[in-house]
Order: sequence, then C-alpha cells, then structure tokens
Amino acid sequence: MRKTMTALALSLALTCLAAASALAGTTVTYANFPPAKTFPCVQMERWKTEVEKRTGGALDIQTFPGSTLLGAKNMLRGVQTGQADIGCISIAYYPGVFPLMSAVNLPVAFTSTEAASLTMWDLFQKYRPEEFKDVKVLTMFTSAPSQIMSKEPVKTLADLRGMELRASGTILRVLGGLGAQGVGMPMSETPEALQKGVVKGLVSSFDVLKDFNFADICRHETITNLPVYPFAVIMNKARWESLPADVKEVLDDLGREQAQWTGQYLDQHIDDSLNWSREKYQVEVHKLTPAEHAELRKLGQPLVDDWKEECAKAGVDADAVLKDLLEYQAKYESL
Ligand code: 3IO
Repeated sequence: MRKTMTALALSLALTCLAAASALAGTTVTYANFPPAKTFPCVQMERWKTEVEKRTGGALDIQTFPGSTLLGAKNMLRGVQTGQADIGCISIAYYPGVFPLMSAVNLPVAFTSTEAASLTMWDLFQKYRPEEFKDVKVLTMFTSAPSQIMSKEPVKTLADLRGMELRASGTILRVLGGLGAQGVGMPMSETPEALQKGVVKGLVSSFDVLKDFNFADICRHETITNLPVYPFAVIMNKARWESLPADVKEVLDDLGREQAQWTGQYLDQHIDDSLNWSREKYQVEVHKLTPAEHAELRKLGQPLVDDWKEECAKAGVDADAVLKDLLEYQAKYESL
C-alpha cells in the first residue's frame, strides 16, 4: 500500500513538472552590450514583458545586459552563429556593413528620437535591405540627437581643437572637420576611456549623463544636435524560422510599436537626465551661435557624399533612400 502511494505521488509530481515546463514555453536568449540601466536595455525589458504577456508565456525571454553574453563588436556575428538568439546592435559600430540603414546616421538634424526611430522603421520596411538578409529584424530605434559632453568647456567650436572625444560612425568625420580628435569605440568601452583620460569627453545623447553617471566626469555639455545613432534588434534566422506562426505574428506586430515606445521613452529620459545632472553636479550647458550651427551643417555635407559613394558600391540607390528618409522625417516631426 505504502509503495503504491509513493509511486502515485512520484508520478503526480512528474506530471506536474512536465506540465510546468510545457507552460513555461520556449526560452530564447537576448544579448545586449551596455549596462542594464541604459535605454537599449530598458527597451529590451519592455519588449520581454510585452512578448511574454502577448504570447501567453509561449515564449520566455532570458535577457543578458552589460555584455554578459555578447559584447558590442561580436554581437552581429554572435547572433548569426546562434551564440545568442537575439541581439541589439549599434549600426555605427559596423562601418560598411549596413550601407542603406546608415542613412539614419546622416546629419539630417532629427529633432526627436521618436521621429528618428519611426523614420528608421519605415525606411527598413520600404527597402527590406539585403544587408540584413542573414537575420530577422525585430525592431529598430535610434539614440537622441548627439551632443558634446566634456571635462573642459566647449563654449565655441574653436574650443574643440585637439580635444579627444569618443564617438562612432559619421560623427567621427564631423569631429575631424572641426579639428577635434575623434576616437572611435563602442559606448560600453567609454567609461574606462574617460576614467583613464584616453578621451576628454564624448559625443552621444544626454541619457548617458545619468545612466553612466558621466555628468560627474563631464561637467560641460554643449548643444550641437549632431546625428542620432541607429540601432537594430536582430534574431538568428534559423531560430526565427523555428517559431510557431502565432508567435511570429506577435513579434511582427510589436516591431513598429516598440520603435515608437523606445523613441518616446528616450525623448522623456533625455530631459530627466539633464535635469538630474544640473541638480546633482551643477553641470553647465553651453549653446553655440547660429553661425556655428551653420558651420556644423556645412561640415556634414561631405559625409553625405561619402555615404552616397558607399551606397553606389553596394548597389543601393542612395538618392531614393535619402528622399524617402527626409519625407518620413518631415512627416513624423510635424505630428
Ligand atoms: C548609447 C549606446 C549605449 C547605451 C546608451 C546610449 N545612449 C546613446 C547611445 C548611442 C551611442 O553613443 C552609441 O555608441 O551607440
């Protein structure tokens, strides 16, 4: 009798375990390079929550912020080979790899992250560029317009001469034109470079003042409205193909909404971050003259020409892409 009871209890326990694991669904991993507090990871957690809810738990997302699974530079390859199922890439870290979508990194003076992120999403949907053929794109978004954050004040463009500033992508070119010393590296390597004095500041969006505590080391902020950095969230192609149709539909439906959510979050967070930095560290915000802004725009032109050349080599119709980009930008910035 006792034996039968034990066997019964055991089989019941096993049944429960099997049911629980069936309910838990499929687990997919999602790698990200910057720390958990930063906006690419905040959007990752929001995406995880929405996906788990909307698939009724059929998909279980295991997130890895802070380069714990893949770093900034091996993210693309790591997703292609399946070291992670999903990964977040900053397009500016892969020069020459994404000619079409690099359009979003051009100096077109986006005024909001929401507009830039939706523009990026629409551009991707229209062109479905070859450069992403090996992966599934889940969503896209951008950073906010880029500003200078520095240890020493940059009150005029002349103050930039010889100054080592961390950046990536097209902004490096603009810095060169200004006589500054652009140093290319991913955001995840920037805290150490600032600490060691390898760079004297950086060019990125103001969210990092708070999320990396850069306001402490960079007490001077200069409004430049330089380009945004484009990001893509990509999934391993085979892993994507293995998902059930209803799960794929949930993920596809979330792509544009997620781009917009992230844009709105960051637009709001930029203000929070700057206010926090003013209160906590009394950071100073410097404004340039209209003539200096005109100078910045002029320095952007050769880089558009470079981008067009890169596109021509890759068989991308740059003029058509730029025309659409400006059209989407005008549409979303007027909303
Ligand atoms: C960025 C990248 C990682 C974490 C927070 C961030 N805020 C703005 C950016 C954009 C940027 O500078 C970059 O290198 O992608």
